[in-house]
Amino acid sequence: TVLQAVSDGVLSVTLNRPEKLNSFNEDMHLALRAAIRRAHDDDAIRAVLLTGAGRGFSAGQDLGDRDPRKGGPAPDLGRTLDSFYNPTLRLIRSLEKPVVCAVNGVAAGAGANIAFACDIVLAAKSAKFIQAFAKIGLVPDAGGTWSLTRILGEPRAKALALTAEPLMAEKAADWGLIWKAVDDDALLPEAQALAQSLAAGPTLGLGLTKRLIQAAATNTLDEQLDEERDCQQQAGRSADYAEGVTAFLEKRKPEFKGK
Ligand code: LHQ
Repeated sequence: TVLQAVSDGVLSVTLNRPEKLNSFNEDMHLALRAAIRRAHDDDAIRAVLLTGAGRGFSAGQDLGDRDPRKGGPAPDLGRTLDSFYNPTLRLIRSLEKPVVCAVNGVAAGAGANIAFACDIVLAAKSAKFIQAFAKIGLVPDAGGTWSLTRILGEPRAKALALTAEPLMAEKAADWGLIWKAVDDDALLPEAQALAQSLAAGPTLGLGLTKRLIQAAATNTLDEQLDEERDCQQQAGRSADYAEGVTAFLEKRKPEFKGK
């Protein structure tokens, strides 16, 4: 349900249930989590590229998994979040390596919100984002109420979540919800090139940069200045910093090792 391939330091992760628009069943949840864990554990992986197979990125939870017509007690969706979505969200955010997301088609429900948890999101111009939850009586999850509100502010976050209206990729980019919308044919090559260049970068410094930017949302300026000092101290001791400065002085391209 999830394809993995490593090339040039990039772990490419492809959600692969195209006949169900890559909606999440338990198997796909576990496979995605295992892939992100692998990126945490393997030093040779220096960036992740997440995308979907077929015409969609992900339609969120597989709604066929729990058919209310079959009767039985109401499901405990809180447990589903605790067991499946939330660990993956936390793993993406805590991974100190860049995660590029190439949204190749529709991203609905938790599928959209997983994309927004990634570090750099590119989307095909034909792709759209839908906070589909309101249509089935649920609340946005997978971090959606957090990321939408932080990125867009309350007015747009509320309108998207309460109406479940689709948001096209170009508008999402105009609103700053994603990095950019690109022609459909250009999406994968451009996302791959970006992931490759990030994987060739100073991974330690990039990881600390991700950490700092994420911490900024809840830090005071004083706390943030202290964290920047600590991270810069660490980055300043890295081999990649020495290499970066040396390469600059020698007027050549740096060869970063990620340490
Ligand atoms: C699907 C799905 C799908 C199963 C398309 N499931 N089959 C929820 C509950 C539990 C725990 C906590 O978290 C959550 C989080 C959530 O994510 S809730 C939100 C769940 N997602 C949705 O409500 C979106 C449902 N899907 C749609 O609204 C549409 O499919 C979209 C707008 C995504 C795409 O529309 P179309 O491009 O017109 O495609 P389609 O509807 O024809 O779908 C293609 C196939 O994929 C179709 O199967 P079929 O056998 O008829 O060809 C759909 O049934 C299937 N599919 N989404 N979530």
